[in-house]
Amino acid sequence: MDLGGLRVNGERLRASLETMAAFGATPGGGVHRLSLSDDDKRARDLFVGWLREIDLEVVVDEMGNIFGRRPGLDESLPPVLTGSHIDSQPNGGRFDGILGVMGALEVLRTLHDEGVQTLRPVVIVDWTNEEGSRFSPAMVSSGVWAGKLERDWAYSRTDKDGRRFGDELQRIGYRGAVPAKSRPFHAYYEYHIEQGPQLERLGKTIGVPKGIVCLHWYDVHIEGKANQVGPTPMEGRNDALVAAARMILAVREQPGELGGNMVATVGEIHNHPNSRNIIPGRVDFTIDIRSWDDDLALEAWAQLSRSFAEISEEHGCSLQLEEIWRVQHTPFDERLVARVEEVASRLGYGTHPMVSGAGHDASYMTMLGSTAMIFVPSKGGRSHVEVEETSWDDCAAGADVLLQCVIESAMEA
Ligand code: HGY
Ligand code: MN
Ligand code: MN
Repeated sequence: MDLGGLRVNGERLRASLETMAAFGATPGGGVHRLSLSDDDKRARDLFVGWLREIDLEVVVDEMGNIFGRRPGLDESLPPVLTGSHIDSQPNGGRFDGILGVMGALEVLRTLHDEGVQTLRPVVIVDWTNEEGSRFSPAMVSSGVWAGKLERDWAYSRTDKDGRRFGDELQRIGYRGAVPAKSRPFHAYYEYHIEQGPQLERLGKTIGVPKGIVCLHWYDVHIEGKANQVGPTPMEGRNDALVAAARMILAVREQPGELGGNMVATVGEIHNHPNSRNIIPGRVDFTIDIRSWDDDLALEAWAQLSRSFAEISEEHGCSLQLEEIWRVQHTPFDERLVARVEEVASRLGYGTHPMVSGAGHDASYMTMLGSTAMIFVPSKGGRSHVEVEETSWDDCAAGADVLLQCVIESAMEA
């Protein structure tokens, strides 16, 4: 059999993606499928059913990570892993994460249909809670599997309604008994949308990231003094929201001041008591800093911390800064990156070398073993929004590259 000539079934891939998009579908054409929600459960249940349809051995570990294993001729050899995540952002897109899981499923369906016997086992994975928007931080379950985060700490993380990660995992029936502990793997491929504008601008089909930037997450808590807006003079107010506003502008200005390829964002803010005729007494907001240069990101945080202390002092507010999560910048395996590039070129696709500005479970996987990613274009460079879109042709193209990379790695002694 000419394994190099094998291609996925693009229509079947599209059908899988469209079926999954129904779980948490939003009126604006996106998905709201938060980690460990009922919609996440329904998508997981269907996914497990699809794995069983092609005779994969299904295992769910204690972090709810779902693995589907296809045996190899030599079961003693470490497997080739491929996958991504099923959970979405609030009012997110129909491709982020799920394309990598459905793309991997399409690869396994193709191997199954064609009766391909690979030397190594091939394992598909859905990582729990990659997004980190309901339960922070992101990539928490691949982080536990990689031994970089503690399971019980992850279980203790709560959403804004105070629900615990561990309880929600139990509630949806995906708190498996198998320890979430890494096992050797030969190669890990993660197929994903680019979530940025480069590939579309350059007219390239396949992005070949050399790695992923560092991600640093912080929470900022400002305590001022709530009061009646009318009788309280402007002079001497302890307005937590005004202090927060000045801090948020500092976050916006910082990457320009420090240079480098850094980005810094305040994405979430809670104002208390949030009433139009009460001076805000407390504000909580988040900060996300990313860079290929970890030291630059750390310097940025040091400078912001100093500025925040000055600003809160000027407004007579108290300040509490919390470091929530840091994952270093992570280069991929150059040999595997070269394979993605070579396969994509062989299949006739234009390629572009890049760095991933988005975090992925591949950040942790590359700390353990040979890892690479495959990107396809995001229309308008948009992602984490309902209008997130990738053409069906590009979805199939990326899956074909994934298929060939998985086969090559799975045939390696
Ligand atoms: O934050 C990220 O880049 C990813 O979506 N978790
Ligand atoms: Mn993702
Ligand atoms: Mn995402």
